[in-house]
This record gives sequence, structure tokens and C-alpha cells, in this order.
Amino acid sequence: MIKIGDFSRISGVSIKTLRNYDKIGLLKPNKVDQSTGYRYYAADQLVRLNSIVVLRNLGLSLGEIRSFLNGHASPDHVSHMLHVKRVEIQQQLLIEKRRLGQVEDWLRQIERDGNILLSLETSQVLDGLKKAILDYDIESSVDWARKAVDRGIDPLKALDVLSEAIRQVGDSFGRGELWLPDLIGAASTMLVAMPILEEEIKRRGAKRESLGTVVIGTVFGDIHSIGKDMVCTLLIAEGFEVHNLGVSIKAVDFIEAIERYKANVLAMSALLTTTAPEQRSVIEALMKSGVRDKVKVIVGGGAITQQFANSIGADGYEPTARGAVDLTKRLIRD
Ligand code: B12
Repeated sequence: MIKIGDFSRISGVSIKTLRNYDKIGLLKPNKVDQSTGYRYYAADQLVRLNSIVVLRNLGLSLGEIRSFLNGHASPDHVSHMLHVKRVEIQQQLLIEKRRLGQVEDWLRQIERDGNILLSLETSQVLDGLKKAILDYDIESSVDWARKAVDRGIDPLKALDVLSEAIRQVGDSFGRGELWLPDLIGAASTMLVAMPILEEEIKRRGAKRESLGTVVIGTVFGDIHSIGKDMVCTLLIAEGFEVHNLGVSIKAVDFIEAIERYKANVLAMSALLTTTAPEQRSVIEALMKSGVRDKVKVIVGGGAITQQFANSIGADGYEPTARGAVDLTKRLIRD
């Protein structure tokens, strides 16, 4: 027989915990001395205790472990409990991963600002900007965008926050949780805040000589402008001469602009699965009118994939505005 103190030492489980296991009927000592009250355990009880420790580490509750070890839970039931536990742990991991991302963001921010108070301020401004889009609060969006510029916050970072917010609204719309007026509200708010940041991007990137000429527009039937305008701004900031034709642009107008401005690159945006094929039609029209060889064609927008871009014979595709700039530079250089 092993005294409770020795049993605790050998197993690494505290006396207090052993007493609790006794109290709840999870692990009763083999013998209790009636006169002294001392608890004694048998050596083979270490096996049961080990099982308790293992199941506890898996995250099962004491009640679950008791019913399992006392044979009240079928293997199916245990397997179900473990499946539930697995989901719980996966969710926890996701939350922690997100927190890790936030901590890393903070570290980067503090490194850049060299000051935690400044970083706190940055995060407050960016949160305010995001909230303004989610609340369709035009006035606040202007205030926060101006604050972002005044406080020297990277305007590209602020644009990323705006994009994240509008996509969040778009996802809710896609799931049927929000309606078209919500989409319009968020987009209108974004369209007011964006120029303030875009001005700053252009100011910071102001370069003299032109890297090349780009004609850009959203294809016919599609009026989504936000992403296309971001591509525009970044191209201008990088030093390209950009002719933004706007939205719902017909093939004939793209061709006319390419010829008029002697463009090196045509950039087309499409956000709807119904308007994506229009990019193919434009490329076919370019071939028919003999200007296809004069320009590189790049495509993008939420409805476009690399596979689709390849299938229509585009020269390049990028899923982000920053990527669009690198792609344009690469194509002009080659
Ligand atoms: C804002 C918005 C609107 C606004 C547009 C306002 C405006 N001035 O742009 C309004 C309210 C007008 C609108 C209308 C509609 N919309 Co809408 N809209 C959106 C929303 C929420 C955001 C779009 C956006 O601005 N995103 C943020 C920008 C930054 O991202 P982006 O455009 O993808 O651009 C980035 C990249 O793609 C890339 N990029 C963009 N262009 C280019 C070009 C090149 C060359 C390159 C290389 C890269 C590149 O760079 C950008 C920055 O990183 C999206 C949801 C979403 N997740 O995108 C739905 C969404 C696109 N809309 C949708 C729909 C269905 C509609 C309507 C049909 C709704 C209706 N019932 O009427 C109409 C269509 C009107 C029309 N004929 O075009 C669907 C499309 C579904 C589909 N797959 O076809 C979406 C996906 C919403 C959803 N989840 O259902 N919409």
C-alpha cells in the first residue's frame, strides 16, 4: 500500500487533487485508516490515475472522465466527446492564431513608429475608419481619413482597412444578411473617404518621369469602380501616366483610348461573373482592330482568376492593386 503523500510524489498529482478525485468518486483510495483517516493507494491505481491525467490533458471534464472510466460511456460516446473537443481546440487555435497576427501587427507598428502611444493612436484611427464604413457613416469616414493623413499613417494601410470593411459588407450581402441599400451605403461612404487617402498616396509617390502609359476601366455592364480606382492611384503614385476611362466601358472606347494615348498597357476590371466574359470580348476586339500587338493587357477584379485570365489570352492577372503595379512594371520592362 502507498501512502497518499508518496502516491502524490510518484504520480506528480497533488494531494489536494487526489483528495478531490476521492470526493467526486473518480479515484477512491484502496484503503482508508478509520482511526487516522490516512488514505492508502494500491500500486495498480497508478494506471487509472495516469488515464485520468491523459484524458484531462485532452481537455475532458472530470465528469466525462468519470463516466468513461467507470464504464458508463460507450466507445462511440467517447469518440463523440473527443470530436467535440477537437472542434473546440481547432476554434481556440484559430482565435489564438488571430491574436498572434494582431501581436505581430503591433510589433511591426511599434517598430515603425518607435512609440507605443503612436501605435495605439494608429490603431484607433484605423478602427474608426473601418467602423465608419460598416456604419455607413460618411461624416466619420471623412474625419478618420483626414486624421489618418494628418497623423502620417501609411495611406496604403488605410486603404487596406477600407477594402477589408467593404468586403465584409459584401460577404454579408452575399450571405443574404444585408441588402442592396446596405451595399450602396457602404460603397458611398468608401467613395468619400478614398480620395482623401488617394491624394496622400499620390503626394507621397510623386515622381517626375513617366514609366509608361496605362488605359484602365471597368468593362461594359459593370459599374464597380472602387478596386479599379485603387489600381489607378497606385499606378499614378508609382509614376505611370494613367487614363481612367471609368466604368461600364465598351470595347470600342477602350480601343479608341489606347490609340489616342498610345498606351503601353490596357488594364480591365470586372467584379461580376456576368461581366467577366466582356474582358474576352475586348481582347477579341483588340485583335480584330489590329491593336492587340501594341498593348499588354492585364485583368483583375473580384470575378477574375489566373485561370480565366490565361483562357482569354490576357498578358497578366493580379488579385491586388499592389500586385497590379508590379505586374505593369514587369510587362513594360520585358
Ligand atoms: C461595393 C460593391 C458594390 C457597389 C459598387 C460601388 C462602386 N462605385 O464601386 C454597388 C452598390 C453599386 C454594387 C452593385 C452591384 N453589385 Co456589388 N459589390 C460591392 C462589394 C461589396 C465591394 C466591391 C469592392 O469595391 N471591393 C473592394 C475592392 C478594393 O476590391 P476589388 O474590387 O476586388 O479590387 C481589388 C482587386 O480585385 C484588384 N483589382 C481590381 N480591379 C483590377 C484590375 C486589374 C487590371 C488588376 C490587375 C487588379 C484589379 O485590386 C483591388 C485592390 O486590391 C462586392 C463584394 C466584394 N467582396 O468585393 C460586391 C459584389 C461584387 N457585388 C455583387 C453584386 C451581385 C452586385 C449587383 C448585381 C447587386 C444588385 N442586385 O444589383 C450590382 C451590380 C451593378 C453592376 N451592374 O455593376 C456581387 C457579385 C457576385 C458575382 N460573383 O457576380 C458581390 C461579390 C457581392 C456578393 N457577395 O454577392 N456593388
